[in-house]
Amino acid sequence: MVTMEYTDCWLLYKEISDTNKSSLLIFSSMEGKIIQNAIQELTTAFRILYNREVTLINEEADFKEKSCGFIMKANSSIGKEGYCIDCKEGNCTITSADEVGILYGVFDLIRTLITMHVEDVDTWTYRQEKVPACAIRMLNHWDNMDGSIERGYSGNSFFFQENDVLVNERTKAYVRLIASVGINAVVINNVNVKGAATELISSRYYTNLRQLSELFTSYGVKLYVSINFASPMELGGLDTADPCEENVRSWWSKKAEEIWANVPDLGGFLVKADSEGRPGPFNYGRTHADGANMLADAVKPYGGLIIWRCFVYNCMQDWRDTKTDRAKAGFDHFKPLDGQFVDNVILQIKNGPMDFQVREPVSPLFGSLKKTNMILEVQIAQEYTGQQRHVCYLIPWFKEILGFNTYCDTNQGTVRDIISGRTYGNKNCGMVAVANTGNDANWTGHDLAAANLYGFGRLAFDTELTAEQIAIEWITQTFGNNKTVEETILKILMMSWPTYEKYTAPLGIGWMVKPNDHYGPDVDGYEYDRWGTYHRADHKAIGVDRTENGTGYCCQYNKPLDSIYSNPNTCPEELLLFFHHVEYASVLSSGKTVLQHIYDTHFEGANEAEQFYEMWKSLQGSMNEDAYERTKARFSHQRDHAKEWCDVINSYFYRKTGVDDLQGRKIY
Ligand code: GCW
Repeated sequence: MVTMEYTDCWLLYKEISDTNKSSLLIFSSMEGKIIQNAIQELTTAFRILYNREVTLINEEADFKEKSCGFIMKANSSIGKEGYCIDCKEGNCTITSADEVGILYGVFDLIRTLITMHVEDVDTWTYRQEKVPACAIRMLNHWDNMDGSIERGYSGNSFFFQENDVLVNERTKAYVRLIASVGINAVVINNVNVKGAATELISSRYYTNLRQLSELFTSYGVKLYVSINFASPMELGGLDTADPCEENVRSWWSKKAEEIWANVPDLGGFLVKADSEGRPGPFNYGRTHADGANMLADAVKPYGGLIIWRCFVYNCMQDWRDTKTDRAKAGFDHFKPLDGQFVDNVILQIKNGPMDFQVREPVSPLFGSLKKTNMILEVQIAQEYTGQQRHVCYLIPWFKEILGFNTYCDTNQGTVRDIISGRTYGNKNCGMVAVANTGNDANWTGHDLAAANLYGFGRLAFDTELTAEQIAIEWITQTFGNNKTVEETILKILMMSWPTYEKYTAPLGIGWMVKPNDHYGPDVDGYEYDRWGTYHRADHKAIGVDRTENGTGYCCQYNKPLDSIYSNPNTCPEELLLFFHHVEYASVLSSGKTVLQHIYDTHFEGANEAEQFYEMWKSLQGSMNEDAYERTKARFSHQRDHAKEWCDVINSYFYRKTGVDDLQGRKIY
């Protein structure tokens, strides 16, 4: 097997100081695979950071007065997966209720030593107590069994190759990376389950799945797989997959028994049903509650969870139909089912009602389901945000989403409250990201895209962290302790999402991308297609009327959001065209017309992309040469591609309207 070279990303340790001091002792009153890994992590880090050995001792009594080191202990009063660190004069105690809490404590310790550039551990004082903000902190990989990745922008899969499941050094390096930021669940295969992937839950793969899940478990990560709803037919030879048929139910029960007998650590299944051509309960006139609950009953004896996606909409729409609205579909399908799902079902809801555009309103489902477990799905694979060729740091966007008040409850109504389980006391809630990794040497194609992987994990663990804090942590761990590098990269990262938004589709309308691969500008690319993705631009106006006079989507929000959105004067401007059909001549709060706003933001965005390139070039010589060069090539492409975006969008609206740019810039 060819194992490619790969980087350690943010786990690339470099010496902080070599004080030539004695080895440190370590004692743990807890035992198990995760504890062993925690000790290993600490040992590796201290060897590199301080040139110090860490020696394991078997009795706490051997921990003599004045000897420095670490003590790991159980403390049942700390919340699940949480930890407490107490470091005083060279003695660090890490306590937790479970093994994984200790591992997280160790990673916190290492991260803090690096980011604070602590030179003398023996005199260091540090106290920290953390409990994860959400129970489920998950990644979804859209990896196919042939090794390709749907919407993958960083090479091929490191989980699959020619229909085999891989377990090797790279998978180990991967699980270390994600565990270091607190991710505790991973779905390894694409939600579009067909062909060979349907067989992932058959005896051919059990041995490898078991190995993989054991590796994952030793870092506190649960393995999940996506399944095909029609498995009873495609694998089991039944003539139906109807969730209410007894033979289908018993097929799944037996299947679950068999899988958990072979892969006892499995977390459960992820299901994309009745969506974009995948089979589901609708094929049999059943509801999604029927489908999800049937699977949940089958996996319940093994503690399994069913994660059921709400991305269900009509993908065979006629563009002339102005009443059907894809944005409404999630709510229409799932709101009526609130309260019908059993408690090991979790609904997975995309952040917006459409599909990971650079700007969308928050899905109204978050504010409407009250008796259902929910996880928020975001996409760090940059399908619509520059495909890891453009830099687009998404954590500021995720922070906005988490902070969004749904008005479902006066005190605890933000998305952050809801997905932490606080609002309704739900146990199985959290966050999931569509992963942005592949077998590229740097894992994420663009070196700076790793900030999204790092940031997603950190944010899911601690939703209170700011996007800046997370970025700084990531930069110092990845690029070392250099102020100029830190400031420059931080500036680029923090500008990047707004910049990307400026030179692409304006004011929340989305979708002006080339069909299929979703890369590059094509204003009408999706306009007359079947996917329900329209901007409705003519020579006078643009945008979708989603008020009660239009599609009625606004009405899916709680008060007062429904009326805020349905009035163009109170609707947040960055979403204006998502909610309203507006004349180009309408004036925005800046005093500019909508058209002039489009022209200006596009020139501005392209300009900023050019600045990124220059800023990056100023870093030559202050980092690893390969990382510098490959990233420079991406910035150079982004600069040119942003210019193309600007040209295409501005020309389109200039030609539609015939109205000149007030600043007289060249528009073709
Ligand atoms: O964003 C769209 C993608 C599809 C994807 C689908 C989904 C995996 O274009 O590639 O399918 O969403 O989320 O299911």
